[in-house]
Amino acid sequence: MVKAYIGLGSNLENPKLQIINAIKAIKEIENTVMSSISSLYYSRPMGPQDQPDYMNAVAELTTSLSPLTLLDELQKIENQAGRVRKDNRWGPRILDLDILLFDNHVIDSERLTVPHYGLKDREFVLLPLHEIAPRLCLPDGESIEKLSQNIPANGLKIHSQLS
Ligand code: A4P
Ligand code: MG
Repeated sequence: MVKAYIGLGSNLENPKLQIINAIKAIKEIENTVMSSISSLYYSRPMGPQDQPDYMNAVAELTTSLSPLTLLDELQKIENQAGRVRKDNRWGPRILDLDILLFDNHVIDSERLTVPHYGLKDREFVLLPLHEIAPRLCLPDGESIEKLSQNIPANGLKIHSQLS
């Protein structure tokens, strides 16, 4: 069993409900336990500004699935939520489930880049991650503690507890 960290994001169709439903669905994934969930955060949109604010959270999973099988399961949940993939980079979405970290693995394949490419630059990822795993280090040795201390909060605020 290894630990994997998942970023959850939504800014369409009742984002809070989307995140709550996604958590329920993730808890149903086989050979996987949700060992921790951050608070739910409000965040300002990164990318185009003519889109609604986001809700974000980070979950810790303990899993024996392979990274690609976990990605398949997460994409099924995105699709079930009604996600339509559009070509607009960083555009609005019903549900986005990203694998942030998978144990200490470094993966650079056609379908998967881990650690997630935006991890170090996104307050809505680093601060919820720090909430549930303050002593975590990235495969390159950088600490979440330090990264989260150095990133501007950009209006990020806790909306509610999820656990
Ligand atoms: N893929 C590669 N690596 C990964 C990974 N680590 N986890 C591949 C998940 N998927 C990964 O994904 C496209 C392909 O990436 C997948 O088929 C998978 O094989 P996608 O979910 O369709 O694309 P995306 O997430 O829309 O990519 P994009 O547009 O780069 O989105 P980002 O970078 O995730 O940003 N503002 C706030 N405040 N909060 C947010 O959550 N999210 C975005 C989306 C923009 N602005 C935001 C937020
Ligand atoms: Mg994604």
